[in-house]
Amino acid sequence: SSLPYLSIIGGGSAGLSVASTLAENLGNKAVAVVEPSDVHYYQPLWTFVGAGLKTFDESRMAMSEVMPEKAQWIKDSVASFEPNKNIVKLSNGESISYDYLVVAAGIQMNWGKIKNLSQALGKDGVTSNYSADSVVKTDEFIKTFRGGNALFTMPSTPIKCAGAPQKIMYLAEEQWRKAGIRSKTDIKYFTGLGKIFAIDKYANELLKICKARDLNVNYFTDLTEINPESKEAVFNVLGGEAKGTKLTLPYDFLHVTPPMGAPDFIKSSLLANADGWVDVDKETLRHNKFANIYALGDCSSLPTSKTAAAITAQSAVLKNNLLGDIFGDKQIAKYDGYTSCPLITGSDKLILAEFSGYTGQPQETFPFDQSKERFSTYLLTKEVLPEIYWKSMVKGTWDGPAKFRKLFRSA
Ligand code: FAD
Ligand code: UQ1
Repeated sequence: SSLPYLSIIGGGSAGLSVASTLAENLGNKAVAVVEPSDVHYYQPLWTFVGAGLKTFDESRMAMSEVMPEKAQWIKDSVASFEPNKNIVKLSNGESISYDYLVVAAGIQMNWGKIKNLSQALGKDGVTSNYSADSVVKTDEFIKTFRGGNALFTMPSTPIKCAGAPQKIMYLAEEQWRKAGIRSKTDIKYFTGLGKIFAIDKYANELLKICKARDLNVNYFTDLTEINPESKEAVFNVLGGEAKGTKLTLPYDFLHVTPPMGAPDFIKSSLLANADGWVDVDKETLRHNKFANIYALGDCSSLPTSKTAAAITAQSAVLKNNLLGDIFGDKQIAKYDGYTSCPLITGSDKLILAEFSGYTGQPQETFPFDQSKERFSTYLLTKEVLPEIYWKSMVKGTWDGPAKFRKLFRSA
């Protein structure tokens, strides 16, 4: 046929949100998805899994079940890009050529940047919701904790779901309170950044909660090392009066959010900007140098908070603009930086942050103040969003809540 070939790199939340629609428009087997993993994860559920509110199984699906039928699944990883030749090289040494390319390979966890973390993870109270291998350990270690020092960390690098490092603290604190060991427990939160959350409207409410629940918040303190033998965590102090010093603290429970960054194979390619992300226009999602390349999701340079919720808005824009390039419709769509973070603060309440990372302004869907803790938004996140994800988002039919927001605003 005369229709072009399109390759999508990554079959995660971002890749699958565009794959079906593109495969339907380009016809049988004109679209390839390069994805090495047998399993697709709905990672937003991992906060619930870590707190024992959902099972790990509910967060996973065989890749073969979510891969669109009309797309060709290439079960390998991309090793390098040759954008001047319209070729990607696979790990098995083969090359595939494309007319159009969509890069959706996610963000890389840099576990190795914290000394001893790889060996310590999943043992003796050290855990992380950021890995499929350790998320169930979080639940186990919360339930077997008998009091002492509990530490929760957030790095100074960009991460996916910037609220997740603290969500699990609220859920752990609630469980320890209910278990009657709260008075024997000291809970501390360490962030490498200077704020608990980027948007003040939500940060203010979160700080009130931390104060009321005796959760000690520390800024500009970045975890660098774990000593599993002595059960100590070592932090670099990045700001304030103690700037430049180290802080060593004993722990009995330690939830780590690892430093993250652009995937190495992207960083070392011609596709990358100075920070290693795929260098795309923040409105059109098209590559700034290579006109036949697009990117979305966590691996992209889009200057907003990296979430699945953000992808719901990005995917519609990308599909519109890429199909416009191919079929000649020049009605350009623009991404406005929409993102969201459902901040679970207990097993029956949640603050639903929704905002534009471009303007820093809230962009709430519902006609009530979403910065207040609510049961309704908790239920939405726990029961409704997973349904929307599996039934609609991975099939390319969920464009996010923008149309509901407009409906409620005009009512
Ligand atoms: P991913 O979904 O991670 O997919 C990337 C895919 O690329 C993977 O399948 C991977 O195998 C593949 N890949 C990697 N390297 C290569 C390669 N070299 N070649 C080919 N393929 C490759 N978001 C929310 O909206 N709300 C939440 O409440 C929320 N909570 C979260 C809680 C936790 C604990 C975590 C970990 C994440 C959370 N997120 C949340 C973030 C959300 O999961 C991510 O933003 C989203 O999955 C990003 O989608 P993606 O496709 O860019 O990356
Ligand atoms: C969303 O659409 C989505 O994808 C299914 C998420 O991923 C987990 C989210 O976290 C959020 C908040 C949304 C936004 C949807 C509504 C109805 C506010």
